[in-house]
Amino acid sequence: MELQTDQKPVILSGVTPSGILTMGHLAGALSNWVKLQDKFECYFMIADLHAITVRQNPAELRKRTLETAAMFIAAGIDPDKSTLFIQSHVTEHAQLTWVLNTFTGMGECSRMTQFKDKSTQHSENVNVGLFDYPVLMAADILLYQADLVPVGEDQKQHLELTRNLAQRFNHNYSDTFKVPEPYIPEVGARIMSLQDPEKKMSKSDPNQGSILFLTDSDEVIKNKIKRSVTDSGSEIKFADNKAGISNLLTLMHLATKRSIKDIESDFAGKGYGDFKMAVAEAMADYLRPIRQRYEELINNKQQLTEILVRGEENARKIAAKTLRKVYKKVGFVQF
Ligand code: ATP
Ligand code: LTN
Repeated sequence: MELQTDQKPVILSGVTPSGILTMGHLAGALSNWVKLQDKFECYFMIADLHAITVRQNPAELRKRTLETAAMFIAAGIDPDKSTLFIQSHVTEHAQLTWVLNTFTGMGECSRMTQFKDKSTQHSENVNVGLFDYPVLMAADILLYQADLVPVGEDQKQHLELTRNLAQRFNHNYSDTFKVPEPYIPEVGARIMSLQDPEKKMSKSDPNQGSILFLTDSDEVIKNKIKRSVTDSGSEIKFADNKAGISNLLTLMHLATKRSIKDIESDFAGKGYGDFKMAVAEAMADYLRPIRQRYEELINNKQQLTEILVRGEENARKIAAKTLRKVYKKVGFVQF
C-alpha cells in the first residue's frame, strides 16, 4: 500500500437523516467531530441511502437531509476544513456496496443486532436493504480509506463487519482497503431522556418532552428542563442512583464548560428547583447561537447547496479512485 506519511489520518462518519437532531447527537457525535477537524482529514456524510431502509415520506426526507446538513454546519463543522456531503450524491457508495455484497455471507448480516431489532420494529417492511445496511456502511467507510470511524456503541458491530470485509478483499486480491478502527472519544457524553433518565435521549421517542431538539426555542428548552424527571432526594450530586440530576449536571457541564465538581459546589445546599432553573437558562443560552446559525443556513438554500456540491466533488474524487481499483481487481473491463 502507498505510504501516506505526509497526510493526516482520515476520519469518516455519518448520521441518518431520519429525524430532527437532538442534544444527544450534539453531545455524543457532532461536538466531538468538530474537535477532530484540525488533526484529521474528515468526511461527514448525511446517510440518505441508509434512511430509505425504513419507508420515508419523500418530501420529508428531502427536507430532513438539508436540515441535517445545515445543523452539522451550525454545530461547527467547517466546510472549508471538512468534506460535508450527501451519500446519494456520490454514486460510488451504491456501486461498491454491490461488489462487497458478493463478499458478505448471509449469516454475517443476519447476526447483526441492529437488523434483528429493526426487523422486529418494522415487521411490515423487512426489506433486503435493511439486511444490507451494514454492507452499505462498510462501503461508506472503505471508499475513503478511513483510518478511524467515530461511532456510538450501537454501530461497533457494523464496524467489525467492515474490518472483516476489508481484510477478506485485501487477502483475496492484494492490499486495496485500509482496515479502519473505531474511534470512541474519551469524554463522549451520553445524554439521557428528560422523562426517563435511565433511557438514552432518542429522536424516535414518542414522548417529545423527553427530547431536547436542536431546533427547540428558548421557551421550549426551558420548559422541558423544568419538567424533567428527577429523583426524590434533594442533593445536587452526580451519582448512579440519581440518573435525572446526573443528566442535568452533564447538560450544565456541556453548556457552561464548568466541571461537574464545580457545579456541584455552586449548588451545595440549594434545591432542585433552583438548579433546574439554572440548567434551563444555561441550555437556552448554549443552544441559541447554534439554532440562529441553523436558521440562517436553512433560509439560504443557495449557500447550503454550494457547500454540498463542493463536498460531493471532493468526496467523489477519493471514492472514484478506490472504486476504480476495486473494479480492476475483480476483473471488470476498464478502458
Ligand atoms: P433512533 O432513535 O432513530 O434510533 P437515535 O436518536 O437514537 O436514533 P442515531 O440517529 O442512531 O440515534 O444517532 C447517531 C449517533 O449520534 C449515535 O451513533 C451516537 O453517537 C449519537 N447519539 C445519538 N443519541 C445520543 C445520546 N442520547 N447521547 C449520546 N450520543 C448520542
Ligand atoms: N449507521 C450510522 C450512520 C452511518 C455511518 C456510516 C456512521 C451511515 N454510514 C459510516 C459511520 C460510518 C448510524 O445509524 N449512526
